Amino acid sequence: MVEQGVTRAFFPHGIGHFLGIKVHDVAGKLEPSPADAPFLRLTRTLEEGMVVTIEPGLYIIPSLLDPVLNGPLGEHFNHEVIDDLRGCGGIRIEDNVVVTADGARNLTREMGG
Ligand SMILES: [Mn+2]
Repeated sequence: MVEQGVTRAFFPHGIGHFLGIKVHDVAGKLEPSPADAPFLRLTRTLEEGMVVTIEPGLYIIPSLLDPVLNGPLGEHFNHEVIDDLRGCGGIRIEDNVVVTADGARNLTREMGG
């Protein structure tokens, strides 16, 4: 599904970005994004103390979905469910996470968000 570009039809942006003074903070992209993920905003190796977002989403955007649904892979999808979701736009969860020496702390969850 990833190789065929199907996931990008439902999730067209990167999984997260740095947080700092600006909402979409700078310096996350010292290396260029891979060709198959041009909207990736963070290509650096994470280090302790860095704060990033983790923001998975699922979107129902006709201009992105319809070419996939009407293409050779279309038979693999439940069109009825997708049609029911048309008009809702989609959903995204966005957590703010600080990298620690042995993992991460989810700041959003700690605040009850
Ligand atoms: Mn964001």
